[in-house]
Amino acid sequence: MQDAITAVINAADVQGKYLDSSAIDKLKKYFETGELRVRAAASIAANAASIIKEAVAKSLLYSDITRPGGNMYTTRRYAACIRDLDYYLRYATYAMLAGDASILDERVLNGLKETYNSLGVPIGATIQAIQAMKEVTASLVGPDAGKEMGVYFDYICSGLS
Ligand SMILES: CCC1=C(C)/C(=C/C2=NC(=C\c3[nH]c(/C=C4\NC(=O)[C@H](C)[C@H]4CC)c(C)c3CCC(=O)O)/C(CCC(=O)O)=C2C)NC1=O
Repeated sequence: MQDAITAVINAADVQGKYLDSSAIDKLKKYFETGELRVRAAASIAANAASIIKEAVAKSLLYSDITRPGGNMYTTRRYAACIRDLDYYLRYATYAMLAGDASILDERVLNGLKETYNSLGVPIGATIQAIQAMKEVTASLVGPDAGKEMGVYFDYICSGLS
């Protein structure tokens, strides 16, 4: 896993140089938003279950997916879907705190699309649910932190599509 600080330092180290002004600017921006990131992470953690519930209500409930023949039908599959959404929310929060998406590649997206395809998990509907989580999360944490979280929700969606 990488974060905004190691990303900047690794890039400078590869060139054997001190941080240049654009690298310093990146670090400044990251530190300036530190308080915002930590506050957002705390409020997401305290509200994770209701974020997911609301996102599912907005995107998946009462659609064919939850009816017989749908991929969320049966308690086991419904629970697997909710668990997946909880993974996406938790890992997007880690990435937002780190200011870097690499944890998503390593722990979430690696092999995921293949797994979904082999199990018949619908990717379009999954993306809709993640987009709904993005909206619900933004309304909870406010526009600035919401935008930052949105970067990582979108990253998961593009990794799936
Ligand atoms: C931390 C990283 C990580 C991820 C991301 C992960 C995903 C993941 N989701 C799975 C299944 C699943 N995922 C879903 C999800 C859905 N079905 C729908 O119709 C909805 C659109 C959607 C929810 C939004 C379902 C229903 C299954 C079970 C499919 C089955 O077994 O038939 C499976 C197969 C194994 C299992 O059932 O546990 C994996 C590996 N596992 C991990 O360790």
